[in-house]
Amino acid sequence: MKTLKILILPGDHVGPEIMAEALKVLDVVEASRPDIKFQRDTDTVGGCSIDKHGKPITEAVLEKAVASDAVLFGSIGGPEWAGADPTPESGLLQLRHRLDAFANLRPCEILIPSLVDASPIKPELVAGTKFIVVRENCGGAYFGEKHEETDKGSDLWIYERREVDRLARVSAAVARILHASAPKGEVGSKPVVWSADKANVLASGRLWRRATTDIFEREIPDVELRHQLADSMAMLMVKEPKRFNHSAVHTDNTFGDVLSDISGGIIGTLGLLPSASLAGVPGEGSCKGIYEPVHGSAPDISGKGLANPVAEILSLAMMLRYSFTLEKEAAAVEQAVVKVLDTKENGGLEIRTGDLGGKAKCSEVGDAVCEVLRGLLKA
Ligand code: NAD
Ligand code: IPM
Ligand code: K
Ligand code: MN
Repeated sequence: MKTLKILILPGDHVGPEIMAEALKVLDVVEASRPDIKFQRDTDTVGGCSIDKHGKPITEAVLEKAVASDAVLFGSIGGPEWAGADPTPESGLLQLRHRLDAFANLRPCEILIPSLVDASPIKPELVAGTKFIVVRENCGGAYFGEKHEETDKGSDLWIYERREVDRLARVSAAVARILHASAPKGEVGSKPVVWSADKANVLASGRLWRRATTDIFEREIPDVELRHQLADSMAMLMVKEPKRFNHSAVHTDNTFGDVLSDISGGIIGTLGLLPSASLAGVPGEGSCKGIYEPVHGSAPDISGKGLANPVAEILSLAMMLRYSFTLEKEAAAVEQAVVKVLDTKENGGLEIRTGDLGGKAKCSEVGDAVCEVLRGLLKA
């Protein structure tokens, strides 16, 4: 029997609601694999940890995270902790830093043709969109030295070459995976990485561009590198999302935060977007990671069963894939989600939450995914 240790951190507001659904899905996976035990430990982070312990994450939780094979995370924050010092959000940043989970993979994908209706972009422009933002997760303005006074605030936006280098290896690996699975007619002969920076303004941006260019020349000749300024990248993503299809968007912490929420805008909801924050290179064996939706704690809809659990469930699938190398199970979870969301005329169940124009409750989506998944894993 193989035991895999998972630290479960549901967090605040919709965090516990969507986590409950993901854990049902985990139960189904476990029931299908008598040789595997998911050993779960649940704890607090964010606002609920401030309430309980006076800080957004305790040393004990950080140590548990280090001792786990993976962390499944919900979302944190909310208006009741406005002005808290430290903030609930800083608990998540400490966690990313402690695990050195430097590579944040945030896929942007129209999962099925019938979901183009959720996007505000014209169907012919958005149908078939698929790229992955690879966001640097442990450096930049988020972690540089801070100064805060009543009338002044500063964040040191600093990168070192080694931080850009290690992310570039991940971006290249992601680009190779996307290229290999893309329809032949939709890609050129080489995988593509788009690097987004502000080399025209920021010294850290010029370092980013130099380091990225150098390591691709030196180590990654099989992948094509394209540079784009981050502001125009944001515009192009909305205007012409498929320009980036089947490629990895290699970018820094702050730009990656914004570009991945733009991904939510392209799709039409944040409720579908998962993420993996990895401490290693995907495809090179299992690595530790933090798995969480791109979205936040959605206080505007919490407590009503309205949240879409799909982003959390797809984050769980990423955990199965990258931390546990359970590719078959990961793919089955994704397939079950597609079946639940898809229209009846396409053979789906069309069970969707309000953000996708449906009427289903959070738990109804979770239950439906479990039911379909049971069938898929039995087959
Ligand atoms: P948000 O991502 O929580 O919500 C933005 C919008 O998307 C809201 O209208 C919300 O209702 C909707 N939405 C989000 N998740 C959804 C889901 N699963 N289903 C349906 N609709 C969904 O962003 P915000 O409102 O700017 O931030 C709220 C709090 O969350 C803040 O405290 C912020 O700091 C925090 N936050 C936390 C994380 C995290 O835990 N990783 C990420 C982003 C924001
Ligand atoms: C995200 C969030 C976090 C970030 C916050 C809550 C610290 O917005 O995961 O995208 O800025 O990274
Ligand atoms: K989250
Ligand atoms: Mn964000």
